[in-house]
Amino acid sequence: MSVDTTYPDTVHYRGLNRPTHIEGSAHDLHVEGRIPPEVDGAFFRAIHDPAYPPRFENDVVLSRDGMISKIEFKNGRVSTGIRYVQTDRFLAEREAGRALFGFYRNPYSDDPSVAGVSRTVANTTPYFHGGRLFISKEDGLPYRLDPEGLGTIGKWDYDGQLRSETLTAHPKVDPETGELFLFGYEADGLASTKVAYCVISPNGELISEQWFDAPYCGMQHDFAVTQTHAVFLVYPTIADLEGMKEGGPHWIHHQERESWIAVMPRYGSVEDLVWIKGPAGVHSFHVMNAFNEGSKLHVDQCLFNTNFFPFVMEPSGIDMQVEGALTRWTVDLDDVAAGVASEVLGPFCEMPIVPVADIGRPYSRGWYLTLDPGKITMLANGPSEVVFNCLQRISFPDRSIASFSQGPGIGFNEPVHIASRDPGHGGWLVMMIDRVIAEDHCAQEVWILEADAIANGPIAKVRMPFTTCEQVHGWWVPRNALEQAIPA
Ligand code: V55
Ligand code: FE
Repeated sequence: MSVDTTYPDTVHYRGLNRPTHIEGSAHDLHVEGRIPPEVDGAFFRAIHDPAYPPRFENDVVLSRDGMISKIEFKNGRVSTGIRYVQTDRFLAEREAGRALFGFYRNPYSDDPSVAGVSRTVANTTPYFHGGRLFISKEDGLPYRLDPEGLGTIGKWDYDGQLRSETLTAHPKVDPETGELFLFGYEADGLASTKVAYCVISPNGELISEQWFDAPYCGMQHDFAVTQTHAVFLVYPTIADLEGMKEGGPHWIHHQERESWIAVMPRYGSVEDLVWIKGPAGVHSFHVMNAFNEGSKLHVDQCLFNTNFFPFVMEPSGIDMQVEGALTRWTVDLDDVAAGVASEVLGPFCEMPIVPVADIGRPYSRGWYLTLDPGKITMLANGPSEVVFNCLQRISFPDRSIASFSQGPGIGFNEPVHIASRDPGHGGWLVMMIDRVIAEDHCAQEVWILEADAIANGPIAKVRMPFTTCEQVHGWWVPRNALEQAIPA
């Protein structure tokens, strides 16, 4: 039986989104420059690369099958590997030799033969906790992976103890306690307002799972955990159950509806959740960091005036200029009636990161991607047709911004930060670069930069032997953690 391998000619399948189906490994890659001794471990990246053409021409990047990519550094030697996550969905489609699942997060569009089979594609964030590697997407359970060979071990539900059907792709590990904080929205099914809030012990046991209702079923892509509080962010990109039944999209953005921020003591009870109304119409995918300052709680996020995904804006009837800024939301826990104070910290940005030791704490700097309009490259990647070409570092409290941009012809992906052993040194960023080498074709390189001197450019480059599809998020696992990984 022949297999259809023609993909729709849309942004979702062109450029860096052109499917590769590649699985493989390569060793002792070509390195230029010096790899710092602390860059010893594995850079895991989530990739989306559809194994089969979509059931519907107008499906979107978020539905594409997850792959796990690894770039491993050991004694200055570099190797790489990539494999599909063997999700229930991937295995069902591989067996059939065609797509069986329909639109992004719309089970009504599936082939009836896969009713009840998990739809998640595990394509958003790899993370390592309690000696185990996972890869996650917010519409389902994470899958556990073998960090060595990248094989899939299976769906992870904390030994059957987890009740939530979903877990976030933005888990938070407390750098001092080693605990993992998670939440899942649509926790008991499609378009549900139920949210599960979970605390996992440092060795990976489910300590608590508490459920609450959000004011509406909004997209909750990220959240925040400070040293004292858990913070939930609800934006008016709202699940449309009736529309889904008619073959429509999961999400409709409601420009006129309010956003919400909810706070509770992080070891407290969901009964203590305090809901505070935020501005109408806004949307954010990603939190850079959050922290306490006296009675105040700050949440720094990449905030936009709408949900910028074109495939959300269009069915929502929204036709406005997308604007965004790195924005600090502040609530005063002693005066929640005062609402949310909003302050611009920096430019339009995405893919924010901070040193892992600073997560949930007052911090001195963070990094994010943005655009240098003078060096633009138009190339399909993710949901967009322009690649990020500028890395910036914002420092606090002065809020000065350093920039490093490249192009045309070069795109940046979300870096990871690796601390130095020298407390006087700010560590390194490791970042995948997409370099256009011919029309609609790229080569890839990994660049290592000094985290506090990004403007100097890379101190080392690793040439990748093959090109993967677009990266989503990444995660750094240092050597000692890799060595302590629990065998499957
Ligand atoms: C995002 C990515 C997703 C998703 C929902 O970047 C939101 C935001 C790669 O999958 O399912
Ligand atoms: Fe994300």
